[in-house]
Amino acid sequence: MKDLKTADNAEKKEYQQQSNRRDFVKSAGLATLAVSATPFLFSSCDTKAETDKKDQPSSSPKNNLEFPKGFLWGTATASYQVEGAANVDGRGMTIWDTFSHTPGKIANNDTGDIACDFYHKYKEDIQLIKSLNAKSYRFSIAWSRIFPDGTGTPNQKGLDFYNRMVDELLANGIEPFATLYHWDLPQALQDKYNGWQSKETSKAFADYAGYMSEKLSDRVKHFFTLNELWTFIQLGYGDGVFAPGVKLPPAELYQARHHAVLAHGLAVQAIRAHGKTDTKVGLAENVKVAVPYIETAEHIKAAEIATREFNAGYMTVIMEGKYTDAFLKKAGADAPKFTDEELKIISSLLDFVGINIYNPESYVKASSNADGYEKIPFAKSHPTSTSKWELLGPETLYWGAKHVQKLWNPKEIYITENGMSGTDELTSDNQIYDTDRILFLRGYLTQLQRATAEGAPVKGYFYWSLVDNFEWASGYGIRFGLYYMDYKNLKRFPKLSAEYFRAMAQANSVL
Ligand code: PNW
Repeated sequence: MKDLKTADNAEKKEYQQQSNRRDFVKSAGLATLAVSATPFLFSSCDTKAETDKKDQPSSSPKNNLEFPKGFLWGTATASYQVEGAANVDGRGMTIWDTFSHTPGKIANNDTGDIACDFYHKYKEDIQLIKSLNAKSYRFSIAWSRIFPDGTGTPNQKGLDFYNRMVDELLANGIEPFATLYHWDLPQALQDKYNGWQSKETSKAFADYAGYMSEKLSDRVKHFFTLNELWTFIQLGYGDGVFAPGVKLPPAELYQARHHAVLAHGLAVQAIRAHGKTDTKVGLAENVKVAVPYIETAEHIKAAEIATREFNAGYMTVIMEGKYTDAFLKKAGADAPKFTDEELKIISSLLDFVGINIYNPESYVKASSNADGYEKIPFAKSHPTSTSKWELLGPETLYWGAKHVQKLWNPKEIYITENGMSGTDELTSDNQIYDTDRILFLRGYLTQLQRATAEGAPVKGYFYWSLVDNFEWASGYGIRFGLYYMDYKNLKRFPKLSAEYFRAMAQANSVL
């Protein structure tokens, strides 16, 4: 091997980057120590100005890709995917416990029994969040830790866990964003009412949402009602590949969808009734985004029309208070039964909208047909991540934000999830060179910055996910984290992308 003196410039640069990386790996591992030691180290010998200079990223952005001041950087997780501790402190059974324990439902028959053991390791993970320079964290509350049977007497021990976690986040300068439902329905409600097939579940959800806002809204200022309505209804009650693994005929599936949007609306009202007055409420939906194949006025218009229709059963009815004509026509005799009063509840005014964006639903072009747009099929070679459904399209973030703004004009938008799964191999010296995730992040965030620069009201971005975790039916084989999880010993290792995210969050810019 050449020594540094004789190495050419590229090699020197690489060496330099690797040394920086080693420093980062060390500092991430020792985050608690580093954070508490910083003021002390600087206060003895440095002036304030010098301290500030040291807080700046080593090289400032040169690409004019900065986000608006105050833009919130964060990461996201969900209870069943990270918490583990399935039988601890009175937690009730959920449909995902039942489903994952049914042989053949999950890759490798993995379960969330232990997951990342976040229930016990949350303090360690909060230091990881902090070392990413993230100022916010989106987590979800396991309904069955609070109400083990879905309704009835609250379980104080379950509430205590979220109290401890929220306090720890705040003590570390991280703003908590709480999702009330990220798919782990109490099994008791599935048994009693067939889960989302009944309006009783919508009502029970609203009671639980009201209760949580009463208990947490002195400290949690942002609540999401439900996460990805499309996904848990379609995959859980339509295709049967997610819990509870039911395959309903169309009319019943339409009705279950309606109960989910109704649950959202009822919960918004319950949170407004029980939470502190400055509590903000929204949802986190994986909006299906149509991307214009050419960015000209006619195709952009077509993509807008398509986006409204793609989301007719979820975001559109929530934002507009009506099912579109095309949606009802397509449903025909299978259309859901609903009342005007329910439509009003469903479309209760929101403080913000959260959108989970991974992939374009479709590229579209203008058409003179009745719909006003035409879908373009994906090429067989269209690139995906290791999740085969995740067709890549960085501009989806730009168009997601732009369409949502244009169609529904919410006060605020958050990107509540965006991320990429990769192969993520741990080297013998504990490194993960996930260059593919850096490619992903740079591409998607460049497009998001483009939207904010044009005035889209996007206030923050949550990367999915903080750490590799239980990826539903795919089990632990699919990895989305900025931190790698060694499932043998539950040790977390920062991937190269964690370093990249950390630099961008610090600079508030794509780098
Ligand atoms: C979302 N699909 O799930 C969820 O909100 C997360 O819990 C999950 O881990 C993340 O995205 C990554 O998958 C989805 O098949 C799961 O289209 C499946 C699909 C979409 C979203």
